[in-house]
Amino acid sequence: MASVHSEPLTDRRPGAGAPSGFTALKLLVAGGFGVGKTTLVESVSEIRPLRTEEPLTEASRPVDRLDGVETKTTTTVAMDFGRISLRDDLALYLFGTPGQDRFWFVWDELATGALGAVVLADTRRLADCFAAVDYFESRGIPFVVAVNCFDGVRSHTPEAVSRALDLAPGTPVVLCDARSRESGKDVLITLVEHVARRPV
Ligand SMILES: Nc1nc2c(ncn2[C@@H]2O[C@H](COP(=O)(O)OP(=O)(O)OP(=O)(O)O)[C@@H](O)[C@H]2O)c(=O)[nH]1
Ligand SMILES: [Mg+2]
Repeated sequence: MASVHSEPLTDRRPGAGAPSGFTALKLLVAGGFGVGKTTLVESVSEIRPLRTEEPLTEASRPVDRLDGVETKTTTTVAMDFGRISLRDDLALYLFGTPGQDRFWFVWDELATGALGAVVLADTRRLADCFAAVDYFESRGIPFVVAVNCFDGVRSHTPEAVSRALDLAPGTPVVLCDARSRESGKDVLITLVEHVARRPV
């Protein structure tokens, strides 16, 4: 894998210093409401992830469309945070965004210093990830689109998703299962490789 240039994040625990040559990358996991962002961060994280879930209420019913995720009872109101080591000298710090439009203001905070993003998509509600795609394209933040195959349904090929989202050539599209650690890890490796290929 080509080397990735980044500002190393220093371990700020008392007495702890970042080993030389150690790199930590800040990455976002973004996408529309209920596509599985919190699930992905949780399944790949090797630390107990930070979650900021609040219950979905009757009052939010007209606003929060639960089509396809009828069993969903909570929503992320600030962020998810998790960490995964890909190698001894490379760790990923994952920040999951809230999915609802009313929490958009949090995205700018979370995106500061991010080197790349996963845009999670649900092909049953593909249009819900347009906003995330636009967000990262307009800020020049490299991203991959990961299609979360709910119930194992591979209803669209990566090529069809790429065309439907009108992605720039070279933007990777992968199919995944957000509940699977291996699948989530593959998505993250695809993103790190995509970031590493970008000219510095
Ligand atoms: N069947 C199936 N269910 C999934 C999958 N991924 C997530 N879910 C379920 O879908 C629902 C939504 O998952 P979350 O991870 O909370 O989604 P989110 O994108 O973080 O949601 P918000 O933060 O509210 O935008 C939950 O009930 C999950 O258990 C999947 O791959 N397959
Ligand atoms: Mg969430």
